[in-house]
Amino acid sequence: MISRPSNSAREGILHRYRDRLPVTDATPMFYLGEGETPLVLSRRLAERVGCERLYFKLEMCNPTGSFKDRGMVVAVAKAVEEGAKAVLCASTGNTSASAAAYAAHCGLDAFVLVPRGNIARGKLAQAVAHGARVLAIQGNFDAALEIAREISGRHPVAMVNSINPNRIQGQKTAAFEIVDALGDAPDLLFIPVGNAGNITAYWRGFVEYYQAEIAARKPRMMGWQAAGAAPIVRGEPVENPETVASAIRIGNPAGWKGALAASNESGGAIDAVTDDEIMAAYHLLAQEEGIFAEPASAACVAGLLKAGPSLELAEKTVVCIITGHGLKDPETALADQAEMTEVPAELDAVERAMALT
Ligand code: AN7
Repeated sequence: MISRPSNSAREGILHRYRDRLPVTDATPMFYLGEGETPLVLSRRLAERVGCERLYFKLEMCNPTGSFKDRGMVVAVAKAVEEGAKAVLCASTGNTSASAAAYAAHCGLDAFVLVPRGNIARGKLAQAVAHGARVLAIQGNFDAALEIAREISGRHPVAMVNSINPNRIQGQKTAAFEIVDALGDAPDLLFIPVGNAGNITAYWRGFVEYYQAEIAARKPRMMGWQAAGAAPIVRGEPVENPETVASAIRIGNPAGWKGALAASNESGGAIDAVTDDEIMAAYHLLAQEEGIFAEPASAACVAGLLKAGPSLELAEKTVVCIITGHGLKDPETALADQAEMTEVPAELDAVERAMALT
């Protein structure tokens, strides 16, 4: 393997999509494994919803286990280019894991503000492992974001939440990859919505490829919030958002307008699914497809199961965005089955426990 200086990476989205990103000759080019995520054809859920061409875009396969890495590589590259020494974000978990990793890769300090008690353990472990300064805010994500915005206005730290336009730029590359893989845009795209940056980014990517005539059509954008944290569906901020899907436990999304534009311009919808529907989809994904996603990601699959029958999907191409890895939240996975079946280390006892005798 030939070693290269890190500022000349010839892989990754900074390099591959440089013509469509705010990359200049002064932008440091690096690569941590982001992008080129698998587009997997569904087997059993496809049958359930009556759609032969149902795909899962496995954004959980990005280096820190979520889609955030696509936006973070661009946001951190631009921060380095502009001379920043530190990055800052508020996060329900995945943004903080990603910011911490890319900051470590580039030798920057990372400050992350997370809602105390409402972040999955795996995500916290990532931020800690990468050496970020983690502050558990005694409030929810919306309060943490407000404070992060204020601090970034007063101090020389680069704000890397999705209100940073470089994040949206990077995340739109997932839409490019879907078009490149399928030969055109899908008919429908199902995606979870929290702070609403990602749905905004995908829509931008699909519109860009359509305008460049790389895609002949644009998908209907179907965004899904959790019922207890569904400000866009209700049309007003939710003061105390609650959901099992802690990643999208957000009551006043920064990308609200972008999400509405994506939904309206595409003839799509923003709708809500209950925690029970999310958990049912979470188990189905894991047990019928072999895809271990985190609850927030399952929200869009819950949406597909809910809305599918009225959408006549038989002849349609549908993509669900699997935004984050299930391993990030082991507590939710084990919640229903904390106790293992204990068996003596004896052949016949194990056979009996397996119901083989
Ligand atoms: C797995 O990490 O907001 O609508 O601070 O982690 O772009 O916010 C995470 C959001 C979906 C929603 N799926 O995306 C954060 C954060 C997963 C997520 C979303 C998030 P946006």
